[in-house]
Amino acid sequence: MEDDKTIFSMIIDGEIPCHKVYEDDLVIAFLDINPFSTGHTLVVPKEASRTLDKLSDESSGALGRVLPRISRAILSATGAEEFNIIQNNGPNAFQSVFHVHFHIIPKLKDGRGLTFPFRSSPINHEEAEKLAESIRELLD
Ligand code: DGP
Repeated sequence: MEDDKTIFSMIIDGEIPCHKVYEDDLVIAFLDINPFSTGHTLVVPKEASRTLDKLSDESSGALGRVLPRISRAILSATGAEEFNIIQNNGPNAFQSVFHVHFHIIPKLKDGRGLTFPFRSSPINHEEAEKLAESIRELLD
């Protein structure tokens, strides 16, 4: 039986809004609603695969091609020089949305970013739209 549609499939289908920073035929990227730091972005294949090991080679290749490029634009937009990429598979491995995604998390000079234990705070939508636009413009 098919899984229920995830929140990310709804974003991909345009049913709920997001602060989009990138889209092509196979991949979408948008700001995380609960960021660890400004610029925290989710890079998501359009293919509705639950975990990375189930993802097709075509979607995997498409993700690999854009991750460095999107990371560069996020670094330029936020002024960060360091960042983490994390990718969770399964509820015991901290996955909460069951549609494959990569987190790009800038490590800001003020220390915000990925910390242990994990700490995030809700997004500011007004600032987020300006930031998403700036990342879109900085994509080379
Ligand atoms: P994970 O724990 O790896 O499954 O991360 C899921 C991330 O998805 C989490 O950081 C919050 C984010 N998220 C959940 N719902 C939404 C949403 O509706 N919009 C956006 N932009 N992000 C979401």
